[in-house]
Amino acid sequence: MIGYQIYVRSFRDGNLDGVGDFRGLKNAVSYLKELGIDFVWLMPVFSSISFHGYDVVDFYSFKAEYGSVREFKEMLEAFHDSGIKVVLDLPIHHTGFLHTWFQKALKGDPHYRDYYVWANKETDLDERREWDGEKIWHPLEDGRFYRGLFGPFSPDLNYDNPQVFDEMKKLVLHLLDMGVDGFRFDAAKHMRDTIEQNVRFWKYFLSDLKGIFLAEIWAEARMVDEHGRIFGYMLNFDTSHCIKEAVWKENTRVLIESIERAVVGKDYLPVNFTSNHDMSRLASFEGGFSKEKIELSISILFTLPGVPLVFYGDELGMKGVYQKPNTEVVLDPFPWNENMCVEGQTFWKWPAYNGPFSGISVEYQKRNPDSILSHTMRWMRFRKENQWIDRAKIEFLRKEEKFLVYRLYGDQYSLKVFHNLSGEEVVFEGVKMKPYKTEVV
Ligand SMILES: [Ca+2]
Repeated sequence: MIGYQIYVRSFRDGNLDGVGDFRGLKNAVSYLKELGIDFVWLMPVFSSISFHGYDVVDFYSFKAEYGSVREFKEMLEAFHDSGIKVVLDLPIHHTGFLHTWFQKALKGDPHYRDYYVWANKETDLDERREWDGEKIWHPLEDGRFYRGLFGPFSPDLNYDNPQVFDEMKKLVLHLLDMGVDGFRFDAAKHMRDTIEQNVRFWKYFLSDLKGIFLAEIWAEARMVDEHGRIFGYMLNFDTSHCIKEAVWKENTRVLIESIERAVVGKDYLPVNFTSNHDMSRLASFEGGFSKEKIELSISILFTLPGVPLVFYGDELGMKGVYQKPNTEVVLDPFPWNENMCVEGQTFWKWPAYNGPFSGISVEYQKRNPDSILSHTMRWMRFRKENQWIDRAKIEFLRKEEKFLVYRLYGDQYSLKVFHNLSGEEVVFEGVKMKPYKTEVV
């Protein structure tokens, strides 16, 4: 199974306004099918006032510029006709500030007041979030404080209130009923206070639901494992980072340790990825652009057990450096052709890193067998022909500083994978590994 993460606004336009939308996505199905994608993860598509959409104001309508419910359904159908599943990003840890529930709560409606989390006398109003020290409690003019772990525009929902739980369950059932194939649950580790409570929450929430459920649990191995059992798929931040770190530093150790920690012997499928919207792109990993290293990272991704997931444009080697607070900078329009003026091209912002005529477009790279896109497509084809690797076991045959050999095996199949992380040619067991190349025997 191969996944592909899409920021809809930047992907493909269907009505000549330069903003990506459902109609455009429908027209992009042939490209995704050619890549061999099995499921797409669409970043938030619900009504929201932000560019990223993680602060939803209405879960029952879509961003106006993305399209109508009818267009959404047509898009779903087009994906399904090509055998591609659609997974929606679902940020249900909080709502947007302008969601009617929060607006009613602000006006004193006791029913909706209890949908959110309010400070009481014992609350430490100076409480900070662990990862960057930002404040969690936000003041209102009337002296009350509400909790918003992800900032003042995103008030936290109160999952102590069974009505909130029921609302979200109802939403999920509604979307599945519409034909959606699964969800990527945003901020999934923050629903409850402790790991145990959180795991119990998800177990209860997902019980009797069928689909692809990806969880964003950006945490240490134990926390990931405990949630993995419930979700079945886990975004593997650990290995996804360590592939790049090992390749860029030309040292296999971090990668081997990460595979042992986050891939081997799991009772769920680790979802290994190139990069995502919360970090710099693969092609802009520390130390900057290196075609060989980008390609080697992609080769490693497609020769590991689990599910390979590509962030839109990483197959082209699109660049992008993540920076706060302008996090949209990393979400450049996907370049369909060199002049970026073709029908379907998005252009909602000037590309910060991947401008016209930079030799990066789909059209340009497809013509060149030595391009990053052609390289990625070869590995995607390999993976498509070897779907058993998703659940393969792995045995290390050689752990050298600069090269690595392992065996992937299942009940019926077995392959040897050789990764050369150095700029020198390496020969092992008669297999010649060119600099920064992967060989499969
Ligand atoms: Ca549009």
